[in-house]
Amino acid sequence: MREFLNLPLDASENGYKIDEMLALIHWIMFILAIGWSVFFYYSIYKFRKSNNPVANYTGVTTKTSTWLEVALVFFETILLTAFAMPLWAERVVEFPAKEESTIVRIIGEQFAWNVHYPGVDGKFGRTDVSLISADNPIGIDRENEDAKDDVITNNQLNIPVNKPVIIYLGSKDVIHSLSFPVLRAKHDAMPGQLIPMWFKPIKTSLEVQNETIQTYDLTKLPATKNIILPKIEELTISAGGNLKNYILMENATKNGNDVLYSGMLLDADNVKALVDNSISKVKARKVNPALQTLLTTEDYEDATGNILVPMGTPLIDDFVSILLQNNISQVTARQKAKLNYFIFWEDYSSASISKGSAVTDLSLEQLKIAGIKNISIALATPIEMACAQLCGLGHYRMRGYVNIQTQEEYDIWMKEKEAELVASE
Ligand SMILES: [Cu+2]
Repeated sequence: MREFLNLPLDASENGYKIDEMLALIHWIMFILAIGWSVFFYYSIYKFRKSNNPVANYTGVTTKTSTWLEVALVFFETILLTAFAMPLWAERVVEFPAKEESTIVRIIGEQFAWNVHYPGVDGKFGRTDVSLISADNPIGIDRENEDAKDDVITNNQLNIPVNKPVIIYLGSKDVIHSLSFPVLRAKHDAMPGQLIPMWFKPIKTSLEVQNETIQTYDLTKLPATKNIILPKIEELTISAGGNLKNYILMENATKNGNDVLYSGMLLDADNVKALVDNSISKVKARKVNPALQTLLTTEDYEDATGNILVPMGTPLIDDFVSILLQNNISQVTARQKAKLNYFIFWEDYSSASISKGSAVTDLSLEQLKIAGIKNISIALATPIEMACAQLCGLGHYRMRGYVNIQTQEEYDIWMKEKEAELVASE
């Protein structure tokens, strides 16, 4: 069942309990669905019209259904009180001791997470709404004694491994929901409240990253195809004409003045502008939105050998126009590889790629040219925090990185941050 659910990796001490609960719920729901379906079809068959020509006005007379319902209520009470409530209580009532935990505040806003560390004194400094500005997202009062050593980061949470983390969660604007999928922890953030949540990471980010290492077979990249670009056409402009799928390939001028520029779409307004200026002929080409999902797999040069469009460039309108203006009517291209969340996990010196660099379509093409077949890749940021609430149009941007470090690494990081604070004073 857990494989079937395709759950994310798990780096927390309590994670497996959540997973077991999820699996259990799915099994129970599966059995219920089968049971109810059987009952449904049995009822349809038993109470079919041909067998029951006249409606029965008395209804059920036995007590069986009443007892069944009582039994069900009993069963559900046990489920709630014996399983669900203790698990819930363990998460939200029994908190680890503060002295043994890493304590941070996380304040959500549209669209970022601000992380506030109390610093070496362990005390959160005063914050004030009136002090909030672009440089001071949580409005910390640096004049306050407790605030002097407070470290604040944006979309970045560093925590030591094997130590509980208590987060006091708040929000500046709307309701958010802080979710750590790989740590199996999630809580809503309410404006005006600081709500505690906790978890205990038992693996470092590097250990989790090691679990994401995989071999990618470059022959499985989307196939390279020959793409014929749209032809430049000479269009005759007439009033009311529908040319909305065309894009201009050169400026439309009247008496030496530009009326429209190359690259503009010939929508109704622009066609009207041409008609009003009695321009009857323009050079244009068809827009093909499908091209935008493709990228070049070769370099394209102008007549003097300068690279116009390098390998790995998406075929967006501007680049298509540049190619056509340089008499290139055909290119080789392929779909994007969709490996942007990965980094290389090995050096490939023959393609000048070093371990840790981002996997891009350009680098994949370079590897292919270098004759490499299989590459080793891993997730760039295996542990993330994200907003699980549709809190606005930029909601998808509201994600940050969680770096679980060894205690030594964490102490070094914290010292660096403290040093930055002293330096900025
Ligand atoms: Cu949000």
